Amino acid sequence: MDYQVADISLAEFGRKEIVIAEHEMPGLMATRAKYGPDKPLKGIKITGSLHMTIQTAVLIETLVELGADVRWCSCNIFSTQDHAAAAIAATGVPVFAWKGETLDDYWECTYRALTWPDGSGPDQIVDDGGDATLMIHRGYLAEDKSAILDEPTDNHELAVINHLLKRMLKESPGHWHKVASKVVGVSEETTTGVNRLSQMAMRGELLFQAVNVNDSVTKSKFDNVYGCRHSLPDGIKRAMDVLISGKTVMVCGYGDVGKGSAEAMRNERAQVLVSEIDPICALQACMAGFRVCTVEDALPIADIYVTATGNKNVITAKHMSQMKDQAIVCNIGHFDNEIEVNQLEAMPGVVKEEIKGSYCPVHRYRFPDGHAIYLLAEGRLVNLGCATGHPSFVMSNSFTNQTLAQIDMAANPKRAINVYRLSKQLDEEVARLHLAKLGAQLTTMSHDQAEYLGIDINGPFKPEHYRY
Ligand code: NAD
Ligand code: 9W4
Repeated sequence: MDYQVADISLAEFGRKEIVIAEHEMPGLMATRAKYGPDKPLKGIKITGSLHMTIQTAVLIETLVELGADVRWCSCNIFSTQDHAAAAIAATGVPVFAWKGETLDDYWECTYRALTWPDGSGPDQIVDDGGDATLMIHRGYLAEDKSAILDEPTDNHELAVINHLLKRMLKESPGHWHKVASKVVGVSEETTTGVNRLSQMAMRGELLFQAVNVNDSVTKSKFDNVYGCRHSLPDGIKRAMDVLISGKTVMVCGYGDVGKGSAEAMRNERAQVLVSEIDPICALQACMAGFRVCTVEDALPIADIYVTATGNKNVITAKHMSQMKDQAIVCNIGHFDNEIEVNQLEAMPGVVKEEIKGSYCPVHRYRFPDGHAIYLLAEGRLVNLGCATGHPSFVMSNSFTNQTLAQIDMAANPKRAINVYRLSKQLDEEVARLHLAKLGAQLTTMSHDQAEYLGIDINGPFKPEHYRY
């Protein structure tokens, strides 16, 4: 059986949710309508390593409709929606993903998604975080210098990868050189993955071209600003069912995620405070009408705290010991260290109680003086831990970038090895593909106006580094 999912009988439920998501993913559906008949990915073997969710299912079926031969795994051991995985496996697309994989399972799934029944590898990769790319590169390196697999490491995950690659080296020597020589390129979804690729390119180790989808305007604005504007209140409400209106909310960090978060809280009619270390972002917060102050200033008045900085130890255990009784603390920024959870748990006299389990984690911490705080999602991303992340329309923007990147790579297989941004024309194309669903009517610029502005009438309409 060329798939491994938790429960294939969930396929029917998965399909019902996929049909709903399709309606909210107009970029992907418009891409199918526009490019589908030409089959620009015909016969191209694509491995995907990206959260196996309902929205990803719509991406997979778009790639298939464009002609691709797809295999898929998740890029996170917890993020698979089992009904989505089942629905895709039921269509005959090999999927290797289930919620709650072990790390051993996870890397085995990545290997299986990278390996077709005849032993060959993919032509193109859709990656999120860079694990599929890493497996090929580390396997390739180990075939030249097997000693790297024996280097001592206290990183459990690296030990797992090394173990699998050692087995491969024995069973199928030269496998990864063969695979790497055929890969045309990878399109990468996230900052972490793009950073990994840039480092490999700088060291001269990158084996194929890479397209950075993360920095398209239509990806980053949706992922950071509009997505969090939707899913922060969603997470807080599912966790606490609390009226946000009238409360005082402190948002730490006023970058893109902080801007979306602060706006969402204001839209709920909360009084919003913002903390910042950067004077420009602080000034932007003032101009948007938020009070800028420190976490210490907020302690006597704030009811809800949200971290959105990408930094560590932003809300400390000491802060939490001084908050108002029943204050709610959550994080929507960096994975798990913006809030000092370990230090909170180690504080003498603090008693932790589980309010809701792993489906929507909420814990109460009671301090020796009698006051308590609620911590959502154990300090991890509240919109993913307590809600279902971004809505489909947001993911449609990311995934339309992914699809156009795959088409672009297929059309330019011989580009020099480097990390490329998706062109501004394609970024604009992603926006265009979403406009009809929103009932927007774009204004057509006249030749005279284009000449006046000194730009090409067919776009791009803004210079490369224009800040939106
Ligand atoms: P950003 O760099 O634009 O914004 C972060 C802001 O925090 C900056 O303006 C910075 O000056 C400020 N900051 C840093 N340290 C601070 C401190 N100690 N106190 C107050 N402010 C501080 O980044 P971003 O795009 O807004 O992303 C922030 C984080 O959110 C990243 O870790 C990113 O990976 C994550 N993210 C989460 C989601 C999600 O769905 N939960 C989505 C996108 C990004
Ligand atoms: N999800 C996730 C879900 C549960 C979970 C250790 C036990 C990210 C982006 C998209 O990361 C994602 N549980 C965890 S970590 C974790 C992560 N733990 C930690 O203790 C519980 C994730 C992209 N996306 C959307 O946002 C909407 N559709 C998408 O495809 C999905 C999931």
